[in-house]
Amino acid sequence: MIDQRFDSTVTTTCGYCGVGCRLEAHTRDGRVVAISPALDGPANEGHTCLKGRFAHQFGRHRQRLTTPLIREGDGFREATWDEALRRIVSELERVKSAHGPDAIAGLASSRATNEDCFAMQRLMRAAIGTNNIDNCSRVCHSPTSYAMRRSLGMSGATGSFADIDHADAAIIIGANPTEAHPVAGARIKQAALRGMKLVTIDPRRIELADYGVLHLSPRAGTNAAVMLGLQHVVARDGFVDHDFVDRRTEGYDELAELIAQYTPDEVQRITGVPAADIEAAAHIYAEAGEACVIWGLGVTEHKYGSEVVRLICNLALMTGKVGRPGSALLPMRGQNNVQGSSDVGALPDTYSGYRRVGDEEVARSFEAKWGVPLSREKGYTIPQMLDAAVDGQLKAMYIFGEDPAQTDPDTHHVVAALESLDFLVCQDIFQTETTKYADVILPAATFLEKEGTFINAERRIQLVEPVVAPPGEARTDLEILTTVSRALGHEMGYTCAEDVMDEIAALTPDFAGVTYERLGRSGLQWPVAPDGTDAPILYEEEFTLPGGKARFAPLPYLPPGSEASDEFPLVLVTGRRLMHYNAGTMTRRTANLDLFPSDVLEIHPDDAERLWISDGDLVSVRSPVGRIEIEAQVTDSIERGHVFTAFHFPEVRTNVLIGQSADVNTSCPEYKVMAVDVRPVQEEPSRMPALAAGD
Ligand SMILES: Nc1nc2c(c(=O)[nH]1)N[C@H]1C(S)=C(S)[C@@H](COP(=O)(O)OP(=O)(O)OC[C@H]3O[C@@H](n4cnc5c(=O)[nH]c(N)nc54)[C@H](O)[C@@H]3O)O[C@H]1N2
Ligand SMILES: Nc1nc2c(c(=O)[nH]1)N[C@H]1C(S)=C(S)[C@@H](COP(=O)(O)OP(=O)(O)OC[C@H]3O[C@@H](n4cnc5c(=O)[nH]c(N)nc54)[C@H](O)[C@@H]3O)O[C@H]1N2
Ligand code: SF4
Ligand SMILES: [Mo]
Repeated sequence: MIDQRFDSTVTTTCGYCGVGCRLEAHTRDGRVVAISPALDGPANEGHTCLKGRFAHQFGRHRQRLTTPLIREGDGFREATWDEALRRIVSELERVKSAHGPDAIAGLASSRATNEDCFAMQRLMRAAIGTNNIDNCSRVCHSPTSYAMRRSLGMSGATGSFADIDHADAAIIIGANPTEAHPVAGARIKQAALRGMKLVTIDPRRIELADYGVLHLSPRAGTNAAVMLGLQHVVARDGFVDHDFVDRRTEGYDELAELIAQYTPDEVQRITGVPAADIEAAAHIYAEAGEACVIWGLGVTEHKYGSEVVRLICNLALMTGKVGRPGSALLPMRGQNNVQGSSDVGALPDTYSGYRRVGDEEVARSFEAKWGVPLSREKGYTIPQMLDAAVDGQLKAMYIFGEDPAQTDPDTHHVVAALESLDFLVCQDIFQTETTKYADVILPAATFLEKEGTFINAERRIQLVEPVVAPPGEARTDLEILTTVSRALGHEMGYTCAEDVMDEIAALTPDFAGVTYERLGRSGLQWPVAPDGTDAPILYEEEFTLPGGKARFAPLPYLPPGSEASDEFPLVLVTGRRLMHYNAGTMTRRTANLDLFPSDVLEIHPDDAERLWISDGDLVSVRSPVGRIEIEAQVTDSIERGHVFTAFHFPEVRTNVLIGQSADVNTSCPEYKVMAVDVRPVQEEPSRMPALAAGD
């Protein structure tokens, strides 16, 4: 149907979050003028949130990068593409010949397409010769990937969002879907209104708690004890599915021994959650015919994040609630393509499909395709890159679509690392906190200006189509990466994004049957067999570990890396706001800024009163590594002893406060617990008259 108001309408996939809503983007005079939901989008079924639908004005913001920039003195000057490329090639070649290829590292963008990320890892591995490549999954759901691979076999949700519609109960732990994955959040609300029994577990009373039958509010960093307590009750009260455990799993006996000590009373002591609530939650989950567990960063961004994901897998395995409609393990993967950037191999230790760089057969298949020798050594993870830069081992970085100076932990350390580099290239759509340290900045196209694919939180590979042309001299990420590679002497030979997907399919068994034609309007959920059959539900018959059996993980509760003390008596939890997105480069350049113009620190009324803080006061927040100032918001939706803010505003610089403690297995930062001291800012006597004496 032709709509007279628009020149064209293109169906594409939202570039914000991992729900992966399918959108209809309408243009007039070469501009996006409106976006509406695609009615047949499998993840959104005709819905979107206010980011996907309205937050597109950033695309034509006057601050868009429209030409390459080269550092000159304290600022930047405009340059031609030729000049920028010559500079990149001469600097990278100089570093490589003086210090070897491993003195160079790259970051791939989980905001960009699979094709872009595949080209980025090829650029690092084949054109430069190093496995120093990582992506934002490191600071997000790398613990999920690590744990699910070890417990079940594959790095992805075991089911789909549709499972929510078939579940009799669901546990949401450490995720806030109505803000972070709003369309999935709405689906959960509707299921709860229809009678799905919802249990929320979060130190904040998230919106979905109002739709649930039970809310548990554990101290931040104590999820392991909560999960072990649930398993204790399941075993104690006879809810173990012994048939499933015997046929399809290994290692239950050891787990049974461990969970015996996590009585509800013991768990209450560790977490603060009433013993009766632990018992009730276990019963709700175990007694349901079908039940899902949904989790987010409140699980992963902790010192033992990966271990808690393994404990979540235990709970599903011991009750046999996996591999059927309505019984799914659903990690709410964050960025639009954070699932895909890892799936296609933008990681320091694995090629596409999570196959190890040290695997001889796999490495040879890539060598045969690319015609160059490839390193068998693991590269640096993001934190290792930053440490190596400070130590002087790492000399150059190519940062594509990531803003570590704002979003990585311990901002002072990140800045020291970026300042230590001899050479930094940034490829982005805007100048960011990170581009301040660049030597060359390359202007890229947004998701509305290019073609390719994203993979959502349910492993669904979906097409992205160009809606409008990039502004000025901005180019698509794929065009930039292939051009840089060519200039470095490695011709990738792709003429379009589809060529890249064909190569991914040829080299990766999980993508064997993927073609753009088959993806069509609804996408496909990997693994995709050579005949194009996809997999909405994993592990229906067997797990993909050797022997076909899943593995229990007998892991105890251990305390978080940061705990409240006399000097730092409150625990800072960080997370997200509905209106803004991560570094905020895009949403802060849309009307969403009017809806949420600056950030606040949420604090419980009892803590606020004790500290002489009133709603709206400016407060100082100090951690062992840094200090910021921010306005306080007094609210009883947060558990006592905790304060909360987000990290979307460079003016606030939340991550100045975060230390370097990280997940023990994946080095995902412990963003979710940081002991801090909060007090009113003294310099503002007019706003807080009674404070000085009390402080
Ligand atoms: N609007 C918006 N949407 C987004 C994003 C955004 O920036 N803005 N970012 C995207 C990205 S990259 C991601 S990864 C996802 C993240 O999506 P989520 O994981 O849902 O988001 P967060 O708000 O970071 O954290 C979720 C919850 O964990 C809780 N939490 C913290 N510590 C603990 C704990 O120890 N135990 C428990 N049980 N809960 C805890 C917090 O209180 C918070 O409510 O969102 C994506 N979607
Ligand atoms: N305190 C605290 N910090 C956190 C978190 C937390 O919960 N608490 N969460 C962490 C998590 S889960 C994540 S994922 C990270 C996110 O951190 P980042 O990945 O740094 O943030 P994003 O805003 O998603 O995007 C990064 C950059 O990509 C650019 N970009 C967007 N689209 C494109 C494109 O098509 N091409 C190119 N070349 N560039 C593009 C944006 O302008 C932006 O500068 O933050 C982490 N930081
Ligand atoms: S829910 Fe996520 S994918 Fe859907 S429109 Fe909103 S930001 Fe985009
Ligand atoms: Mo994320």
